Amino acid sequence: MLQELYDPDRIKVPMKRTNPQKGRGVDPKFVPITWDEALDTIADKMMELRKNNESHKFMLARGRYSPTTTDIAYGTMAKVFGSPNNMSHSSICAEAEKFGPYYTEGYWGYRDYDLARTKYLVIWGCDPLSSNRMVPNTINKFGDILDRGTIAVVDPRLSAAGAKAQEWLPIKPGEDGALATAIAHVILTEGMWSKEFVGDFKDGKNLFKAGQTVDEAAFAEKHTNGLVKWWNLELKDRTPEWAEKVTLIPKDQIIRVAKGMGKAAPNVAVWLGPGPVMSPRGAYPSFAIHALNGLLGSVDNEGGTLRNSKVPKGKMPSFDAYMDAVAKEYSKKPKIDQRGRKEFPVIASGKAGSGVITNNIANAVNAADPYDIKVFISYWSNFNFSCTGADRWDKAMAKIPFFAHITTNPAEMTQFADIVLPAAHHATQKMSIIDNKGNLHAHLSIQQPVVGRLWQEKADETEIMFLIAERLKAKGFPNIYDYFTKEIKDPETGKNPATAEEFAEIVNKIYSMPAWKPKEPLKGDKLDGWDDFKKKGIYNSEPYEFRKLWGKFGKEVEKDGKKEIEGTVTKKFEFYSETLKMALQGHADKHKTTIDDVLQASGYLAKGDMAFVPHYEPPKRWGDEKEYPYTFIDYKSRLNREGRSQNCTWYQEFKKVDVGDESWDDVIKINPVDAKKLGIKTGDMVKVTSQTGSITVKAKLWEGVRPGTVAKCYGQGHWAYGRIAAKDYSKFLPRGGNNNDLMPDDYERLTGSTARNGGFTGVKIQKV
Ligand SMILES: Nc1nc2c(c(=O)[nH]1)N[C@H]1C(S)=C(S)[C@@H](COP(=O)(O)OP(=O)(O)OC[C@H]3O[C@@H](n4cnc5c(=O)[nH]c(N)nc54)[C@H](O)[C@@H]3O)O[C@H]1N2
Ligand SMILES: Nc1nc2c(c(=O)[nH]1)N[C@H]1C(S)=C(S)[C@@H](COP(=O)(O)OP(=O)(O)OC[C@H]3O[C@@H](n4cnc5c(=O)[nH]c(N)nc54)[C@H](O)[C@@H]3O)O[C@H]1N2
Ligand SMILES: [Mo]
Repeated sequence: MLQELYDPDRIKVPMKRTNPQKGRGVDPKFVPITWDEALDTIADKMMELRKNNESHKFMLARGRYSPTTTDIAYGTMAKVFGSPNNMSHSSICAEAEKFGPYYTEGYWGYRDYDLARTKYLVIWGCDPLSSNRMVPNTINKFGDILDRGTIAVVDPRLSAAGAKAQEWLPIKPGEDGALATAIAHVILTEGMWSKEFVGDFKDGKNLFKAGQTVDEAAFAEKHTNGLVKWWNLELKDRTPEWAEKVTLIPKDQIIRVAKGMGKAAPNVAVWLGPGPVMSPRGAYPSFAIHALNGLLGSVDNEGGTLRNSKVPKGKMPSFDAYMDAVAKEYSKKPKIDQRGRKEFPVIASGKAGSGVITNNIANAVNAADPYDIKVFISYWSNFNFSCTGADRWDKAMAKIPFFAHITTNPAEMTQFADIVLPAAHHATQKMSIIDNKGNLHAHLSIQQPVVGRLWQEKADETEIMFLIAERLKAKGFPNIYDYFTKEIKDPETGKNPATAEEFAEIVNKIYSMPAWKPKEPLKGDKLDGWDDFKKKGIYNSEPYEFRKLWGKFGKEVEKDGKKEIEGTVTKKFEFYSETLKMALQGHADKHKTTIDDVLQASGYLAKGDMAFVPHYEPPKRWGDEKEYPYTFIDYKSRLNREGRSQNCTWYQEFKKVDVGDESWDDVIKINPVDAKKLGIKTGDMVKVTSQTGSITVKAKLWEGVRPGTVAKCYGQGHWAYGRIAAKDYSKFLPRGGNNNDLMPDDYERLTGSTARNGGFTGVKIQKV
């Protein structure tokens, strides 16, 4: 944080581009300008769209964000202006992880884990000692779990957690569905499922025998739906012998881990990360892996996997009255990211077409399908670096006629900007409210500017939006500004904001007020007003209450006068997901086709009932094994703040803390067996080539990847950003290589997620 804040390469004043040519490696020839000129230029470009009846060609995209923005920048600006294109970065993050929890237990969100009580922790495709969420809490509890019970790590790469765990299962990338279904098979044939949660055979005799179907009527299910269907359709054949061949994990280890989990049930937590799911066929492994938590009765249970306690949050007042006829009409145009098309069901939280397909925006812009984008504002984002198939973003960003980037650093995306606006550093200079959870509590905390402004930077999501709105009003479009200054009121004094700074504080007050001035006394921390909240900095909820959801995984609610189901259709934990069936049927109906056809268009192989149970599908791979014999593994650095920390000297100096990595470098890890075949030694430069791109980096021989796979950390490879991140910024020379120049753009289409894991990228390696 300190090094990001005081980074000498920060953007200090607004700038404009003087070189009209745009492209990777093209010097934009930025020159400093005043805030006045910058805001005028942006407002003029936006007004042109309104005048030409094409306000939908305005796009506003957020990368990282704070919750405050959901209502202000992201929620308001585009809509009230008259565009459907408020775009989030969510689906380049970890959306596919939420698929399993949603279609089993009706929960679209990240889980919490009761680490203090768990006896068997399975870490599946993430490394919570170095990334993922709640890292300090995990580091704190990890040793106790090792003493008390067992930790098993499913990861094709020796992660920090893998290095310390009792069991490391170095799975062949993308074969996680096979392992999960085989574990379920063992748990059932061994009779180790949770009788309390799942139920039992009516006569008490276990009829789950490999290869044999079971009569559904013989089993009395309790809080789950469709166990026997799942067994008959899929699990009966998923023996550990079969899985050994597919996953390359020894049969004995599969059985040992499955039995260990069964014995510790229900105090088992299966911690599902992006590894098995952020891949073209990732939805079903997400489903299969989370279903294990149901089988073992660890859902919503002590030592198991949890949701979060609630923190109360405030809502911004409605802006409906400020939507003029143009805004009403044009904000209903199809969104630029092509969501909802047959091949992009994106059934986030059960509704077709409800999630963003961030990385597909580049394809849509390049094809001008459904239309072209003419004015683009984005903050805290760097899609030319953070998205796979990064070169498509280079083309798209060169094509968009006007782009304003709100950023702390001259990032890759900034190189395509017409106007650059200096952003206040999020964690240290900007006020925002953060809600999060961990360790059985949810919390609402306040990020307060601990350092004043150093140059001319301003807060992206609040102050800058206010200033743009003000400028639009001066040019004849007052609606956003009027909404900001008439409807937004200080919840304590009732005063409307007169300046951007006042506005920033007031929206944060509105958002957090239910925590510091609740209508009814809260069960968690007691706070006494805004000043008390600012002084203490945090509201903590009461601790999580277990087993409140059992029997209630779904309920009927009324929304806009219509009856809807919130959660699962059967109100149970679904192994056979009626909820998924309904969502897919909704999408199929929209396209007047069948569910089978929708799944095929989305790249899945399942037909008929198989679509509604967790099942194995072989992973999709780019590049045949002959030409591209190695499978590429991507993962995060423990020093990454996503793509933002690489211009810090401490990042580079301490890079070696990533297992297998080297300081000031970016090495690709190759198993010595493979290296010998290739005639490669540690320190050799190698060209790594996929079907769509290539990077040249240093090789390192390392036994932490199995033969046939190679691994490289994500983070390095900046060709811009600053003098440390890039090897030579003046020549746009990267330090190392960006994994996103190697990986093709592909999608998990039921969630819109960008694939980066699951071994979907085949590569070849040549010494240079
Ligand atoms: N290969 C590969 N790709 C990945 C990942 C991976 O593991 N591997 N991880 C993915 C994930 S999980 C995510 S969430 C995305 C993140 O990707 P993005 O949402 O694009 O976010 P960042 O990479 O963090 O880039 C944010 C940019 O905002 C600017 N910036 C930095 N600090 C600030 C600030 O304080 N305020 C403002 N306004 N701007 C700032 C800088 O230009 C920076 O480049 O990347 C994804 N991409
Ligand atoms: N230090 C640090 N922490 C972070 C972030 C950061 O940038 N740095 N970013 C935050 C963000 S935005 C997010 S979304 C989270 C996500 O962060 P994590 O949950 O930690 O996930 P990733 O590193 O994206 O997931 C990749 C993991 O899956 C493994 N993997 C790859 N392919 C496969 C496979 O086929 N099967 C299996 N089983 N595993 C596979 C990789 O080796 C790696 O361990 O982390 C957050 N925490
Ligand atoms: Mo993320």
